[in-house]
Amino acid sequence: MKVNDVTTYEVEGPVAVVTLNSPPVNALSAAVRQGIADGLKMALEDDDVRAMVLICEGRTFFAGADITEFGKPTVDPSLRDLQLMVENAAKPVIATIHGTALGGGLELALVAHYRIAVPSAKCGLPEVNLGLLPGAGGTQRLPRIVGIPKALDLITSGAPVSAKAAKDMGLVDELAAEGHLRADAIAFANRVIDENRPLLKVRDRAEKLDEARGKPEIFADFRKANARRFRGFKAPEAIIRCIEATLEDKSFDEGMAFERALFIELQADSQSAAQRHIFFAERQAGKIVGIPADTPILPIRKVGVIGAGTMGGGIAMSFANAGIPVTLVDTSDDALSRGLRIIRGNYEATAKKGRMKAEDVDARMALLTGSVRMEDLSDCDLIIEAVFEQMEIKQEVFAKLDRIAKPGAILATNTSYLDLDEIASATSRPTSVVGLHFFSPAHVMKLLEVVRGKETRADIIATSMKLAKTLGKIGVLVGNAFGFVGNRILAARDAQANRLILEGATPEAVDKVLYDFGFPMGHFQMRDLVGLDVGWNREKSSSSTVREILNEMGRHGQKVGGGFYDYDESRNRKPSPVVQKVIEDFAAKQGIVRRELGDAEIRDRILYAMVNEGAKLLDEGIASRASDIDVILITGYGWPKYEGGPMFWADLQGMPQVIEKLNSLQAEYGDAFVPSPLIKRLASEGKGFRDA
Ligand code: T1G
Repeated sequence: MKVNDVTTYEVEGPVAVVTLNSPPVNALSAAVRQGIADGLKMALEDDDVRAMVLICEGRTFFAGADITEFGKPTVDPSLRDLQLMVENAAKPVIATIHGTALGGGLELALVAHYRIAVPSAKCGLPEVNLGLLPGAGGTQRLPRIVGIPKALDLITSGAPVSAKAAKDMGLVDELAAEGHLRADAIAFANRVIDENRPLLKVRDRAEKLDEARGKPEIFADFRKANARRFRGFKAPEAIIRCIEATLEDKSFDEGMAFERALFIELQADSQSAAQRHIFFAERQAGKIVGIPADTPILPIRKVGVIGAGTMGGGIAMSFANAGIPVTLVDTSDDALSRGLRIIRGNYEATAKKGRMKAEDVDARMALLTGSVRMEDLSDCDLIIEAVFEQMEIKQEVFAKLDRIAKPGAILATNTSYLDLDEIASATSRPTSVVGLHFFSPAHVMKLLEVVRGKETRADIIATSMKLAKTLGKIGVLVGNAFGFVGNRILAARDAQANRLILEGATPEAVDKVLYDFGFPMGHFQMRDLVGLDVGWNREKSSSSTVREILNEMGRHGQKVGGGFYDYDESRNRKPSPVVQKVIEDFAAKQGIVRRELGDAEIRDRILYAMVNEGAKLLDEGIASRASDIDVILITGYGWPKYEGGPMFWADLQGMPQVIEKLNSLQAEYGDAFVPSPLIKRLASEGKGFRDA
């Protein structure tokens, strides 16, 4: 029978089955919570019922609290109230898991008396990814089942575990047969009844906690080992403190109150708002403005990659990792065998770290075929070039591809800056040409900028965006303009950083400001890592910038032991007096009078220049959403996730402050800070980028 719009109630013998169906992920919305409460009440009041199975239809068990309800008044029953009803039920409740039991979903399962799952199910507490902690007892119950060390790992990483692993650690009591979850859950419930099994409450268990008593080093060592990973984030430390509380002289309920207090603090913090913003922004980015959702997706069964260098090799690995065969082409056997050797080395290193099985290395390599003939790409559904970043070379490759590739093949360029339409003009099929801008290392970095040319067909755009998901990446559709979105904003940062060191800041001062803001490394450290000679032309170099001078001195970056910094053999960097002199001499030649620059000025000039450039990209239609820019800067450029991306960060400052800052910076430092028309409009309308 129907309990409410999302809940049904059935009885099979002595077992009540309460089924929830609230697409897309059975998030624990008010209706879902009410349905479970009503279903439980019916089971408890039905004398013929002796146990209750709680199960979901659709793709998954409860995937957590309903994030869209955050910030709104809680509608009863709250999740915690519902948990108390389940935990104190006079009849056994069996949580029945498929898909993903995540966050509040798993926390609800933890107050059930037993848990059964299909082998393909996963369980996790991913709240940390939203800048939160499990706010419904996860930090108090999970340690009581799996022990402190495992709980610290699982909750601060947010990583899900398989049903098998969950069973091994006691998180799940039974494994059902795949596809037989409901039947097996009812059979299990009957066994619980027949064996008169107790009403187990996780809150009453202490044996796992006892293993950690008197060992404060567990927490000290954990904090130390993860300091780098947690740097700047508030949620991980709050989680650790909640787990520590399970060993303190607190009752379970006092522990729950402690957890609640910290949860409320985190939920109100801008870090969580930023990470929830990104959660939805990543999903929004996959929805393509102006292209129907039912646009056909072309099959990608075989891929060709041209160029076996760093980028080409990484791109080939991305496809092999997704099980898609790749033919990797380079001009010489030497270049090809070197490229394949590096790929194998990468896989072996991953296997050595235990992140893939040793036998999978050969399986992945078997998907990669090397060739020195582009003609061998004639049967590929998609061909991606990753050759030298020079227009003439790219056009030559595309002209040849045009003759070789089968009709309907997608022709993609991995160019970072060059004009996609100009590349496409070298072919007779510009509608089949698209930009797939991978980020180095391509087999690791999640971001994929999908660049649409003026003639790129809709189905090729839709296929490219779907391909990003297939590769486990986040695809963001961008327009064709210099640097597309990410590199264009990086160029704005570059311009300010280079100007700042001429005016008196040192490279390390600029880098420290960015590192302290939350970037994984500073601007000049990043430049040295990538290589100062990327895009540098030796023949044309004329000492016109500090970077050209450093290249002319052979200071190409970390790889040669010196760039903006000096590096020792372990690649530890230190400021370079030689570079400092180059900077000062160059500034003198430019007639720049150097002065003391404070951190605030460094930060404002860099961050507001990036925000302004982002707004210009929106004005020009190169980026279609402000949130797309945030996804790109966080996923591809290390903008700290807890600051939400440049456009979210600007909204946090408030548009009036943004325009005031830009106007004052413009007065001092010129055109880079002329507020974009969009910023002027939003400021005048009292709006933010969230409304753009
Ligand atoms: N609430 C609301 N909507 C959600 C949601 C959620 N928890 N999870 C997903 N969606 C939407 C998502 O926005 C998208 O919408 C659609 O579902 C499909 O998602 C008290 C406080 C479950 C692994 O963090 O990890 O519990 O774009 O594209 O790739 O302690 O969604 O279609 O309109 O991601 O198959 C904790 C978050 C919440 C889990 C499925 N739970 N979700 O992945 O689909 S906080 C989470 C996911 C909490 C408690 C605390 C994934 C997924 P639309 P999708 P997918």
